[in-house]
Amino acid sequence: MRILFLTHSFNSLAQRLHVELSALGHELAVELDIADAVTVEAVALFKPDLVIAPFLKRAIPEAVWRHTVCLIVHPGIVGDRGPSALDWAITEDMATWGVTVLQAEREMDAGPVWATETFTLREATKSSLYRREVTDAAVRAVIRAVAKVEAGGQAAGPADLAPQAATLGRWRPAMRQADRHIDWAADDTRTVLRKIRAADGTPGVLDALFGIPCHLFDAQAHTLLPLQPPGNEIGRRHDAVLRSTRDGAVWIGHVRRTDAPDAIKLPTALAFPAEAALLPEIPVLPEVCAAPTAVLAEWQEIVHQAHGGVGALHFDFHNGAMSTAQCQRLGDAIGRALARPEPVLVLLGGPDFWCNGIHLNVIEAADSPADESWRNIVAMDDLTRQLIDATDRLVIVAMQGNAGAGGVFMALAADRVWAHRSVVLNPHYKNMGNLHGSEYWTYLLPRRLRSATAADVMDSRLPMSAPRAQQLGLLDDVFDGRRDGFVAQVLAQARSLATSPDLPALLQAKRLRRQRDEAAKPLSAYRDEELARMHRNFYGFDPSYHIARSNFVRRVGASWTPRHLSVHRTTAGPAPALTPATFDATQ
Ligand code: COA
Ligand code: THG
Repeated sequence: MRILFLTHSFNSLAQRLHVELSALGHELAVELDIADAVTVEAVALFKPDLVIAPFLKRAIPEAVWRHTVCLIVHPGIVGDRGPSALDWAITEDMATWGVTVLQAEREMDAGPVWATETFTLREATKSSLYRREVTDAAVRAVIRAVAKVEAGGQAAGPADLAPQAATLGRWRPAMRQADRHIDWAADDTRTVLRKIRAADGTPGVLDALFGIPCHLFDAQAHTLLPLQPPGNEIGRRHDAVLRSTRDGAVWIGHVRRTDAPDAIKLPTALAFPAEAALLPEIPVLPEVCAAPTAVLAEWQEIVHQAHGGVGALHFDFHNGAMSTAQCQRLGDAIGRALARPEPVLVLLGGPDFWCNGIHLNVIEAADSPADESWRNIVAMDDLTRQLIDATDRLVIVAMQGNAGAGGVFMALAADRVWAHRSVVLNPHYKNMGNLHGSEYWTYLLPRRLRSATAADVMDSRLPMSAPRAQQLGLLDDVFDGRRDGFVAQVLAQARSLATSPDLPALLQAKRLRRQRDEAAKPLSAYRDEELARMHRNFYGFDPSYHIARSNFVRRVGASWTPRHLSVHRTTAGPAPALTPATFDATQ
């Protein structure tokens, strides 16, 4: 079918639905929701059989939904309506929640239901639930709804669902800051965490730190301290600040100050440098645990576990962004892991993201964003080089979550790159103001690709599913099955590689290949060439990167749909190199 996505932004849910429906052979175009007249024009140009709204904040005009079936992906159970569905579900501590695909009509979220799915509501941030449970449920529900529409089926009318809707869901208004308010004297740690999680990553909970109003994000529990008067700032670790609650304490990882009109979301100690510097540093816990099954009592950014010949490094960086300091901390942890005897090292990233490259918010906040961009990309390159140079062991990257830009290419430094089936990759830098990119991509990418060329990948700008990335050669293996079983599956496979009789020969071949490659063209030459281009991006005449970054971190909405998405507005159609037909022809 011809399907038009109408969406507020091409966010991770829209991207996942895009790659899944494309793989099923549907013809897709995307229009960002900018103005009703532009939407009407897009429908007239593309003539879709179906409109899907993965993430839409405004009403679809009647001129569209009267003539074309429009499916709204609502992150709520049947009968639930309104713009803050997940916020209310988390705040009210629901045990299960769902996604409903309903047909747009005049009344918001009240149309007939085409499909619905439910899931267990994990204790996690709204964004994490959205990226995992909601996205997976939405894929299942949308695929069923699309098949039903295609087969000429019927949606369930309100009458069929009325009893269920009355007992379960109902209209809920937009959640206000007053609904999110934390009472530090009365709320226990669990309540504080729930309130911040229900507002994470947007809009955050309006509160104050050091007496200055700010929105709080990215909270984690901390229990190993003697109780303190609630609400006090009592310590720091890296860029997070510890604040006491009635029965414990919480780390506040990120804030957005509200005392400056242009403030962006930042690591807490960066937003409050003078105040945080006065707090006592609370040291990180020892990095190595005995067994990968050990449950850590306390959250921390980087965790190294070693067991059965396999070292495993977890790094859970907020939003998958890696600042200069985070790259350096990870590099140190990799150094310590490489000093140990395990013959296999598995890098697991975080549960929500593998890595999204350099930290655009930290860069934006620096005195010189160009200088900080440079330091950050150099630190990413150092990290990547450390992995390429680890020729005494097998390095495996296993992606639990999405990866973008430099994060994808850094992963290609590993000998084996694995991902969960649900992962979406954006293996290109172009969307960030035509960055050239570094992370040794000019060495790492061409040597992996089986069909498409490096230029095809870098120019495509579109997201890619894990199975497609495997077809192209970017990934070696894709793991199906439950997300919560992925790490165990990866570690089991890594252990069998660690004890495999083939391992010495594999490592010998790795060393030989590295020597041969180095003789043909040294890694330092790839790096110098890439960084020369990046230097121009950061310091040169063309300001595209600085403008794109500023818009990205300030969430400036698009004023037009990028051409790689609005394929209905170009006569050429989608870029040919990575379309399914072209790809299959090269198999
Ligand atoms: N630096 C800082 N923040 C980043 C980031 C980065 N490199 N990459 C992603 N984020 C943040 C987003 O701003 C957003 O923040 P929020 O907490 O305010 O919502 C969040 O991570 C992304 O959430 P998600 O909903 O999963 O992603 P998305 O749907 O908004 O879009 C991508 C996914 C990959 C298209 C988008 O994150 C992206 O373009 N990232 C930038 C990649 C990049 O250019 N890196 C720098 C070059 S190396
Ligand atoms: N029918 C039509 N268009 C739609 C929907 C529909 N567009 C998307 C929409 N469903 C998704 N659901 C909602 C439900 C309510 C609101 C927004 C999206 C809403 N918005 C407030 C407003 O517009 O004033 C603002 C909320 C806020 O502050 O965030 O109430 O079923 N045709």
